[in-house]
Order: sequence, then structure tokens, then C-alpha cells
Amino acid sequence: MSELQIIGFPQSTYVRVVRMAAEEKGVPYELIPEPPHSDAVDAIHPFGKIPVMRHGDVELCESRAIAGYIDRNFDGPVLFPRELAAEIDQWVSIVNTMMDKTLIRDYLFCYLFPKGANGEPDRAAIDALLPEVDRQLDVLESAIGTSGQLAGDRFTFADINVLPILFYLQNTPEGSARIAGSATLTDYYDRHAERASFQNTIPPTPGD
Ligand SMILES: N[C@@H](CCC(=O)N[C@@H](CS)C(=O)NCC(=O)O)C(=O)O
Repeated sequence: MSELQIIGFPQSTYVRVVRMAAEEKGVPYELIPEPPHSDAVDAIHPFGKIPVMRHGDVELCESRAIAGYIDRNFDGPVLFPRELAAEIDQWVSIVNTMMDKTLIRDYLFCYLFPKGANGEPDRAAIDALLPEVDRQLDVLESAIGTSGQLAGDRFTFADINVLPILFYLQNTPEGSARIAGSATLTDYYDRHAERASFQNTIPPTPGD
């Protein structure tokens, strides 16, 4: 069968999670860095979102579905172990429906696409978001707890799915301070950031 193609630009946290899944499994893939709503993406995702995937005759969209396909169809370490599958899906759902919105689309975007006076980040908007940012990081901290993993006590797709979000938070003043102030979050992030799958998928910074 032809090589796996992962389609979507590498700055996207959702593209990164499926790349990390492929990297963890040792699956070679071609990254095709398309933006959302390009013809190539629209041909596979009914709402034009990235990532999408092609593997021979198989075309798929949605990061959770793509990661599950990669896990089931290739050798390598299991990313959705059966005994943790429900717990992994619970955390994927919480991260994708709540944390992605608050931590990335609301909070991070205040810095990435500043809307304040003179092109500065909107301080009032950021301050209004901080209680919810803190609350969500409290939830994450408590879920990681003493096991050091998000689901059960082993590395799974639940961890892969949240790490690209923490990567971006590390580049914000309040997000990095909150992580630095928690031994649990700092240990979790530092340990997982050493993984080859994380290092090999670090997104280019603007201007690179
Ligand atoms: N539920 C989707 C979300 C993917 C998503 O929101 N991707 C963003 C880029 S990070 C996107 O395509 N945004 C364009 C849009 O929503 O129109 C998944 O898990 O793959």
C-alpha cells in the first residue's frame, strides 16, 4: 500500500497529534502542509478542517479517527490500549471540546493575533480569560496526579492529544508561569517533551 499522507499545516495542534501518533508507531508518512479549506482538504473533510489523511484508497478526517486508524493498522506500541480506551476517549473529548477552545482559540490567539491598541495583545481580554485558563490547568494537574499520565499510568493517545496544547502554552507568559508553578505539570511536560515524537514535530515558528 502507498505511504501514509497526513495533510494539514504543521502549526496546527490537531495535525501535530496525528503526526505524533505516526511517529510513536514508527510509521513513515508524508506531511502535505495544506491550510484548512484548501481543495485537497475540502475533498476529504466536509467542513474543511485539518488534519485529513490518505492511505491508499482510505481517506479520513478528524484527528481522533485518524489516530485510531493509524493505531489499528500499523505495528508498533499501542496508543489506545483496550483497558484504557474509554478513559482515553473521555480525555480526548474534554481536551478537544473545552481545553482547545479556551487555551488555544481564546487565550493563545490573543497573543498570536493581537487585537489590542497599537497591535498589542488585548490585556483586558486576556485577564478575563485567566480564571478559566487556571481552572482548566487545575483539572489537568489533578488528572495527571501521581501516575504522571493522563489516562491510567502509561503513555497513550490521551497524552499525545494534550501535549501540543501545552507546548503553545509554554510560549505564553501566564501559561508558562502556571506550568512552572506546578511540579506535576512541569514534570509531565518536561518528561514528554523529550520524546522523539514530540521533538520531531515541533512546529515552525513564524518567519522560519
Ligand atoms: N475536530 C477536528 C478539529 C480540527 C481543527 O479544528 N483544525 C483547525 C486547525 S488547528 C482547523 O482546521 N480550523 C479551520 C476551521 O475550523 O475552519 C479534529 O479533531 O481534527
